[in-house]
This record gives sequence, C-alpha cells and structure tokens, in this order.
Amino acid sequence: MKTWCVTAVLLLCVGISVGRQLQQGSTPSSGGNTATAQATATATASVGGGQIYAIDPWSLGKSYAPLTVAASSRIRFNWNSRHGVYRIPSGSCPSSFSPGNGIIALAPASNGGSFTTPPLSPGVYWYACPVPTHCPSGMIFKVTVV
Ligand SMILES: [Cu+2]
Repeated sequence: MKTWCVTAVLLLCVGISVGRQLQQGSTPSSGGNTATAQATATATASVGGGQIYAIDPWSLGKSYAPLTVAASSRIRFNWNSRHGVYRIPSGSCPSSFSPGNGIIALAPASNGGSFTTPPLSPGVYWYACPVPTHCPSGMIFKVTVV
C-alpha cells in the first residue's frame, strides 16, 4: 500500500528536478519499447534525528531518481520477487557482483525481502540489485547524503 506524504513529495520534487539533469543518459526515449516508471523514494518515518526513505517496491520496470538526503537518513528497500541490495562504487553496473573493490553485499538476492541501511554519513552511495540484468535494467539508485 502506498501512502504518499504530500510534504515529502514536495520536498523530493526539488531534488528530483535537479537529479534528472544529472542522471546519466538513462532517460527513456519517446520511441522506446520499454515502459519505465520513474520511482521516487518516499519519506516514511523519522527515527533518531534521521528520516527513513522507502524504495517500495524495489523492482524491475522502474528507474530510480537520484535522491539527496540529510545526514543520518536511512534508505529502506522493499521487494516482492527475486531481488537484493548491493552497494557498488559508482554509477556503472559491475559485470560481476562479487564482493570486494567497493562492492558490498548488503542483502543478497532473495524472493521478497526488506533491507534498511544504517544511518548514513555524508557521501555518495550507489545501490544496485545483484540479480543478473537487473542493474542495467534500472535497478540502480544514487543517494547523496549531505
Ligand atoms: Cu533485482
């Protein structure tokens, strides 16, 4: 069930409009043959001075707009079919999701699941699904913590 917090959406729109300009060439063309829904993280809760931003669902068939959040925010991924969450070192999908060299297995692929990051320190974080073809298909998400 999606409950859209109007305030959060308004705040996110600012970040999204900036983020779109920075997005790396993944905008579907009007003649494209894949239906890609732009998904936005929604602030769902406030915990310990930081907010939790939900990616729900973390799934194929969507692209995830870059998000800028305050320090101590957390990101929560919820998925229903076979997905997982890895941290990767850049916006390039790795050819292999073998841990090491900046690739961190946060939540290995599973049939449905949820993963919430710890409170994030300032920096740039790239998250991706490790299931083959999912990252280049759009399951990659940039978070900038300021
Ligand atoms: Cu996936």
